[in-house]
Amino acid sequence: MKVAFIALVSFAAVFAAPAVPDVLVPAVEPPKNPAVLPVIDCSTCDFGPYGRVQYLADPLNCNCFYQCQRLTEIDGSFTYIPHHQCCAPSLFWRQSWLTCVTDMFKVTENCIVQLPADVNTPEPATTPERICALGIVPGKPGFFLNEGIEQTCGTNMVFDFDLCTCIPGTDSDLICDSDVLLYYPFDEDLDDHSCTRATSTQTSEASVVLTSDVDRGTVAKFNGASSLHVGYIYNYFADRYVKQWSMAVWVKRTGNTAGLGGVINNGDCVEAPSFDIHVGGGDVTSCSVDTDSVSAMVAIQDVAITANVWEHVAMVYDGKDITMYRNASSVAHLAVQGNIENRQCPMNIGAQHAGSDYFEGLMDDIYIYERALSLDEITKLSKL
Ligand SMILES: [Ca+2]
Repeated sequence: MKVAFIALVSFAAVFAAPAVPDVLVPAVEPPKNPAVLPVIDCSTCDFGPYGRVQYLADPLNCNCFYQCQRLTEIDGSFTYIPHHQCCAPSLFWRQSWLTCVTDMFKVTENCIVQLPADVNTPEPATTPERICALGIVPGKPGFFLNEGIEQTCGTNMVFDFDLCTCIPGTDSDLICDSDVLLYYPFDEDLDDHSCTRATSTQTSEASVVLTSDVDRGTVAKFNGASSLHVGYIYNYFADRYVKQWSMAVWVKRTGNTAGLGGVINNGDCVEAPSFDIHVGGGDVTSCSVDTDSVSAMVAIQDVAITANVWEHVAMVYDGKDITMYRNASSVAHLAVQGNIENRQCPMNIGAQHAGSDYFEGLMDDIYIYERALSLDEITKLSKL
């Protein structure tokens, strides 16, 4: 928050001026409407390669923050639009968590809690302004406009402008399993087919595609420069107490076997992910969780998987241990407790974070549960 800190210093300098003894002050009327101070600079945000929205604290008001919108111009340059917003009364913006928090969790070193009455500050908005950079396509409820390009929400989905996302259609005859949080069969598309119906977004021009595999039928192919992100997970753990988490996936690593390849995780937007499965150099595979009871990720590491072979990899966190399974055999477990940390980051599939550490190979049948799967259940998934 270097920028915010500098802005705060300059604000403090201006505000301190009236305290200077009168004899030293030139006889100049202070301006009636002082110029609005440049309190924030949205261009300093880390948007990553494709991000459109980031947030900055408001140094003049701990209750408020700026939603920074990044627009890509035709020539590839960026325009930044700050939208001033405020938390609900009695809540405070916490920049390190990118969310509004109660008094107990507030951090106010770099902002002002009680504003002097004569300081010209932005009025707290009573209703936060909702920014939706996507647009409606008239007459086509299952489509939306993304920077002028028509895109589909996917089967059984409609676009909701107020929520600014795709949601299940009300008249859908959708068949889904409400037990699983996210499920990617990779048979017809790259989307989640659980009742959640989370939308997958390509993170680069080198798209993830479906391909036919001799062993597993239709699967997802990641070419080492492509990944998916799932915005549904962006704020999933905020104000929730998630003590159980399970993930299972079929992976077949075909390239980049010396480097690290993200499989499923929710990092690295602000900090390291709080849940993660990745493959590493020398066939080193790892899974981990980060909870509010530990200060770093608790990771099972150095598990070997074989390249160019389908391997079933799963992790289960049950509130007491994290256990890793390879082909339905427990390979390691570590003690860890607590609630999974929130990360304000989408879920990445096929990259450690959008733009780097790509997975190269195939994936199939990703299952994610907000509960601990048993060995029997892992075994069943490994036979699908
Ligand atoms: Ca499949």
